[in-house]
Amino acid sequence: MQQTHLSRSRCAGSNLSRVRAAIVVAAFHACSRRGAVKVRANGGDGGPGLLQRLGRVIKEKAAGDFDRFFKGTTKTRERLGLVDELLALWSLEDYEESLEELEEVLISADFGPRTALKIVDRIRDGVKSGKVKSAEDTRTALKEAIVELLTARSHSSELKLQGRPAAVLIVGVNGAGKTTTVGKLAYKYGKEGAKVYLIPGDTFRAAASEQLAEWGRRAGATLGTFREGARPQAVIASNLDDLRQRACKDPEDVYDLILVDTAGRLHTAYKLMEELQMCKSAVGTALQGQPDETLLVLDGTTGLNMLNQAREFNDAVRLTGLILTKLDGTARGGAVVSVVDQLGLPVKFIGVGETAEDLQPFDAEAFAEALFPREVAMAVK
Ligand SMILES: Nc1nc2c(ncn2[C@@H]2O[C@H](COP(=O)(O)OP(=O)(O)OP(=O)(O)O)[C@@H](O)[C@H]2O)c(=O)[nH]1
Ligand SMILES: [Mg+2]
Repeated sequence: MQQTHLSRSRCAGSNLSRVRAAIVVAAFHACSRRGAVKVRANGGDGGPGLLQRLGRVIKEKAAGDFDRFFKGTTKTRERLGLVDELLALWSLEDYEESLEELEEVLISADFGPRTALKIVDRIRDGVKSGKVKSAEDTRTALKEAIVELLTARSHSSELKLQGRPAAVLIVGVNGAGKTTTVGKLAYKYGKEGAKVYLIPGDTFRAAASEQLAEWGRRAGATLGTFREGARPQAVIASNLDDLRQRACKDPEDVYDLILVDTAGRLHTAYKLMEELQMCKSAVGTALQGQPDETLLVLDGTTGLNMLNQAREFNDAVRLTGLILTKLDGTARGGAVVSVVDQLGLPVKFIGVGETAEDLQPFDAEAFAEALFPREVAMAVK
């Protein structure tokens, strides 16, 4: 099905050229498959491919980073400080009143009305069933509700990288942290032995490619060809075409992971969102069924506007996950819960600083813990 679409788009002419295009595509995938077998053989265990194993390795918990992340959610915690006051006054007789106030506090901490209502409804169910009796039970139920919402559609923060090469498209509004995240991902996967290729899909400014080149150097990744002012979809297509040709000449010359950076764009700018769709199609045309992941980078300090961004990007390019950046800053944690709950998209990674090491897998429990730390809970008890 995809091959037919691909053939058609490549050769708007004769049947003969259509057949030729199909042969080229088949050759590319045959080359890639040969490469994939080699990586598995290198692994020596006959188990899953390199990238799947890497996904698991990368899921390790970076305990040291938790402190910075914890600091980053201060702003949300400050607003949620009211929860402590509420819980200090908690009494089972007036629980309805307390829950109403709790709902208001959650809304003021960026959870959004729908998500706040959901959380409070769950606690109310707990009270009615007799599970929630004390202030401490309420706090536990609150955290559990948040973790449940964050993991309802996906418990895994692993990237699902099936192809070889696997491709990840990074999208988002201006300044969200896309290029930095591409660099951090390249560094992370490169460190684990993956061969990484970066496509400079932000063709608006030469500086964008220079920034990516610098990240490429740090991460030991290869930077693809950049053409300032060119249409990004064309740059993506020509880079992937180069890779295909190289793989056909030398089956060893196959990358494990291709990271595609894109220009920042306003989620409300129709033309730019259309361009992004074409970028995604360019990847899908060259690598059947890909990108493996289309990730939206969200600035964690944005607040509820995050939800509008995520909605528009999801409508345009069907996202597979989120990456939250700047959680070392003054992050607005509540909004994250709202986005995950309402769009059903998992958070894959969080950015906790500006260096290559400052990317960690998202951990819903750690996130809830950072919002409602245990030490405060002890004080309320
Ligand atoms: N503190 C902190 N700063 C970050 C993080 N991620 C990115 N930044 C900073 O945010 C700024 C913007 O990052 P970029 O990666 O250039 O953002 P971008 O989305 O590529 O920007 P455009 O391409 O212009 O749309 C830079 O100063 C980064 O160093 C993070 O997790 N924490
Ligand atoms: Mg950028």
